[in-house]
Amino acid sequence: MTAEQRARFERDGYLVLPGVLDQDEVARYSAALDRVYAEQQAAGRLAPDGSLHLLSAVAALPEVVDLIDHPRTFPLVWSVLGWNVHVYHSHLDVHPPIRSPKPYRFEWHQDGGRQNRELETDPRPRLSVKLAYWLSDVSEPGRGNFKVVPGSHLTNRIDGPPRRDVRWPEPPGAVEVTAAPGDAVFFDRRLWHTRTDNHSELTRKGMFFAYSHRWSYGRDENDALLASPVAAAFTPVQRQLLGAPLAGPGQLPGDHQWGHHPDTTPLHGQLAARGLLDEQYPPLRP
Ligand SMILES: O=C(O)CCC(=O)C(=O)O
Repeated sequence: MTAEQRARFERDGYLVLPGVLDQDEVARYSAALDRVYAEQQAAGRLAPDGSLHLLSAVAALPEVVDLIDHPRTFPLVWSVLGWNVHVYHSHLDVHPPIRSPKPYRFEWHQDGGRQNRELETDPRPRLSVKLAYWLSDVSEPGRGNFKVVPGSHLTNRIDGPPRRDVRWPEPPGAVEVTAAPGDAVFFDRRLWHTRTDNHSELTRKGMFFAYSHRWSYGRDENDALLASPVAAAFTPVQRQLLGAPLAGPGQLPGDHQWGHHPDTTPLHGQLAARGLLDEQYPPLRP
């Protein structure tokens, strides 16, 4: 990372990286994404508007593995986070043109889910960064562009509606990031951002890879313990604390770890039953 890139990244919370993929790479990755889209479509797994947002990018499409340590982008990741990193989250995205009006939803967010409730500093720590590779032309606004508020990564809170379906003004200073196929965007997870609707005639295609420190993963090795007869006597809360998989049918294990399913998280249930979930204290909210 150059000194100029670092200064801009620290100031704006993101960098646009022109032309990091050559034409062959764009064609190859785009064809691979089309293939996965067709498979998901055949399996009836697209969203009602025909879009695809598929987690675990490399598991879904092993040939994209070279994107996770691409020589033109990966140095930015380790320049910011250091060498003890891993990809903790990734997704493949295909968003065809919107043909019929879509219900409004306020989608502005910082990445990191519960990190934004459970960490107490202002600003909260960076913790992770993300690379977005563009495989379609979003060089004009209105094509499902990535939209950001430059410099907002140091702001814990922006104004938002009481419910996501309530129409709300865009945050001041918001801009649609424009990019050509083969460009990438590198951003701080705290940057306030949103996907926008695709009102063009082009299908929007992108691939996203998020990196964090490897220590944000369990250090103890409890798999054998949890599979042994001893574990039969453990309470549900003890199983949670020992890192037992808690996801139920239809729930993704990673989402569960991220707190998306309080109803099947034993400590949440126990605190709720005892009336100890203080709504005033963000880490205790569902
Ligand atoms: O698809 C986009 O433009 C935004 C993706 C996003 O919100 C995210 O990666 O967290």
